Amino acid sequence: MEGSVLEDASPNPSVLLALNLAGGSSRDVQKLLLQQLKEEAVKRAPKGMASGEVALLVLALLSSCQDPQQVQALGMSVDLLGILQQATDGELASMEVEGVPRTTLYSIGLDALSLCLTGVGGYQEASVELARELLSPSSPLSVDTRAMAVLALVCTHGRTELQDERDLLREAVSVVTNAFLDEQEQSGGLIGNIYSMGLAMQALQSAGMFYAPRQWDCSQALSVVSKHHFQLPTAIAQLLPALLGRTYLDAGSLDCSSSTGASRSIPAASMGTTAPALHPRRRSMPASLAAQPITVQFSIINRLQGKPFSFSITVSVPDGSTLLEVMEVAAKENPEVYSFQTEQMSWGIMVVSIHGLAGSAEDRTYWCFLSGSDALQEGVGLYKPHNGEHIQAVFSTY
Ligand code: B12
Repeated sequence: MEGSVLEDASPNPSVLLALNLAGGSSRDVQKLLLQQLKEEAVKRAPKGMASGEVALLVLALLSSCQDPQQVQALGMSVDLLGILQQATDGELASMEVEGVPRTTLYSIGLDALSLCLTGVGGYQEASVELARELLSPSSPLSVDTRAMAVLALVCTHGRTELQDERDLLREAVSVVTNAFLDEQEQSGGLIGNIYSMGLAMQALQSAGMFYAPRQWDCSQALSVVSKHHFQLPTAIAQLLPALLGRTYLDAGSLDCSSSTGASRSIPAASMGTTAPALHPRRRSMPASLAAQPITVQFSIINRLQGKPFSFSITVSVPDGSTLLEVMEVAAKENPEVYSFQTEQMSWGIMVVSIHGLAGSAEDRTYWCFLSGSDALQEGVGLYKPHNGEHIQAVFSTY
């Protein structure tokens, strides 16, 4: 994670949050990242950021012992909490009118958690809405979304005295965490997929009293994640707090007495087991030097918007190539059909448009990647297709 903090890289609030929660990392790295995030906040937040983005910034600042109501950088100042409250109101209004949030329920979870930790208003309504969705979702909710909602609901439960509200929150958290425990038991440790484990573990860690007297076998979950080679800083950032027995709920209660900001001294809650070391970065051989060629079939399909289309191509790439490399070969062989555009995001490279058709937050559309009928669990920059695999990019809604 520290290696991802660079002068010219776009700053990642999840990384600062995790470094602060973990403690013991380089002060210079944290200082640089904090400064970059403050600059991002004063530049972008007043012009309109997605609510979840503002919420993540708030969590990162809180964990750095900064006041999110007065973020100062580049001679400017911004009240991130005011902006977050407005953005959250917008999400809830959209839920009421359209039946879906302006962005995602995951973001509403982040919003409610951040507002709750700072103790300003607006989180109760959001938490109640989330609880209702958790109890009767209009469509199945991902583990990540449910886990983030649990963190928010646990925080809100601790702050509200209204009995009806407490009962609703308790029931929702209990249903979700029991479902996580069932899933872990049935699948040998996994809850969702390997990339949802960090948030699922944080949720289970924070919500023990909601599934008591049932116990969580956290060593089973730990053994699953410790076998995986995590490469992405954002994936590590969601997991690391859980490995140290902490959660995003701790972001608001770090010891701010030291002059550098967040304390390194909060004791990690004991998980009854030693946190496993993450594997050192493996050196991968350049695919072009090492590998035999493989063939991959790649299809692009749109039945959703404008003129429908469906195209297929089989390309040859060196074994070990990423899906991005497969798409680049396809685009080189037939640019008219397979040209695409990407954006660098916190989770790596996201494909934002193929064949001139772009996903849109307004229409809630995106390019979804499938192998056979299974959605890929990694982005195109990470996923490595195998010989003979058929990858489909299908224009979809979320
Ligand atoms: C909401 C969400 C989406 C939404 C985002 C819509 C929106 N406008 O908000 C949609 C449905 C578009 C989406 C798509 C995909 N997603 Co997604 N997504 C999430 C989720 C639940 C929350 C992300 C978020 O809002 N964060 C909060 C905001 C404030 O932070 P942010 O950094 O600005 O978030 C942006 C990026 O994360 C980006 N994004 C979302 N998913 C992905 C995936 C990849 C690979 C990339 C590069 C970017 C990206 O969209 C967010 C909003 O702009 C996370 C879960 C998690 N644990 O983080 C999974 C998650 C990030 N997604 C994941 C995956 C696999 C995908 C897909 C590849 C699925 C697929 N089979 O097609 C596609 C991307 C395909 C492509 N075109 O390149 C994985 C990534 C794992 C990994 N190792 O890379 C996660 C961790 C879920 C999981 N546990 O499997 N996703």
